[in-house]
Amino acid sequence: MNQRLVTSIIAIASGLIMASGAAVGKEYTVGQAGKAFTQDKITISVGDVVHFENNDPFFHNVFSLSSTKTFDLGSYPKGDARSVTFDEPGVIEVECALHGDMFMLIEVE
Ligand SMILES: [Cu+2]
Repeated sequence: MNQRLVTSIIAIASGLIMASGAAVGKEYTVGQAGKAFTQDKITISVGDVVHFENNDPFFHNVFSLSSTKTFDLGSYPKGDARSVTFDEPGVIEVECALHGDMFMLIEVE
């Protein structure tokens, strides 16, 4: 099979998986508690989703400037969670704009 045909088949297959609503990635939750992320590092796979859940009685902000995945979830209060889908492999540094000591790594395989 030539490369273009293989690429087309993969594109059609992933389209079908998306259309069927099947889960394509695992889901993880990382909390923010005591002005820290509840995990220093997690290792996930491409397509997985991480929910960042604020467990502190004050606001946190979750963002990353990493080239693999740049995002800014904004600031949100206790009980709220916001999610990011990681679609490229690499190591992503995650920080909180409100608390400079908060830091964690997400390794996407
Ligand atoms: Cu914070």
